[in-house]
Amino acid sequence: MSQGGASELQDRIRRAERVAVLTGAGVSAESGVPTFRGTDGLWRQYRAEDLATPEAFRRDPRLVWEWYDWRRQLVATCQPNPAHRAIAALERDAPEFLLITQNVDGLHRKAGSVRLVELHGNLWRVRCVRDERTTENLEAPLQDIPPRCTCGGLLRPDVVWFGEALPAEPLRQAFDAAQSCEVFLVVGTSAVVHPAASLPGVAREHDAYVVEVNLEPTPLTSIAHESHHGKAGEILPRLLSTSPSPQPPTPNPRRSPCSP
Ligand code: BJW
Repeated sequence: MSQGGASELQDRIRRAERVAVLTGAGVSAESGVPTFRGTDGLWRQYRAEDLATPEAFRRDPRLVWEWYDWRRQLVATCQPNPAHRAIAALERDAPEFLLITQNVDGLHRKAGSVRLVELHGNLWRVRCVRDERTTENLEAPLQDIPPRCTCGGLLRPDVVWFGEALPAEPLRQAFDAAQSCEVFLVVGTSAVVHPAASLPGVAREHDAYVVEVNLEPTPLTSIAHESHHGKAGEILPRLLSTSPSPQPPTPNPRRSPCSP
């Protein structure tokens, strides 16, 4: 059984026609963006039910907007880190590539990623609840909370809250990529929020080589061919560069000897 490692992954990426990457909040942690479920995660301080559901917004749009305005101001000061840049560089070398992000912070784009889908929306876009029109670049901090559309309807952040459907076309592209890629890289997600969390399993079922990078084991660790535990900003540049890896990955004991 091969233990994989940077050289095995690099070799597979070199030979691959199609590469896909799924990212979560952990990829932006080293940029200073809080995660949701980590030690200092947002859901440790705030209840998702109060802030990230359509019911919460209907009940108290001002409270929800105050929270999002605070996050927008925080993210506005953050810059991409080496993990974002390593993923952007990977895209430049791959014939077919899709970055599937659950993040709403826009840092992948800022790092130069182009072929990407934002499954949970974007913090910098707002949508009118009445006429559904979206607008970018609303100022932060907001002048009026909650902000209103020119039609008079309430504006909401154009992000996906619990119980809401993910945007159809990005979701279709994400599942297509998971089903057709040869290498599927998963970075900095706790892999508990569906349907995004199903994508690595779909990739694995379709014979992709699945590699996880995370501070700690996740529900995906048992299905990944390789799991690398540590900071994405330190691991990814090494893992995706052409220089040999000084550290072997944690081998997955449950990996089948016949797996690709
Ligand atoms: C590092 C690191 C470093 C830290 N380096 N690593 C199937 C089964 C069970 C439940 C469901 C299911 N299908 C649907 C559901 C319900 C629900 C769900 O999944 N619930 C579970 C939590 C139980 N899903 C939904 O409701 C979704 N909608 C849906 O399915 O709709 C169906 C429908 C169809 C048709 C009509 C109507 C409905 C929507 C989910 C929306 C999620 N929204 C949020 C908020 C977005 C906006 C905002 O930002 O405010 O998305 S919640 C939050 O979680 C955010 C994230 O994108 C998402 C995932 O979190 P992520 O990215 O994994 O972050 P963390 O914090 O959890 O993990 C960080 C990881 O990084 C950790 O593992 C760290 O160790 C690691 N890390 N530093 C490397 N330096």
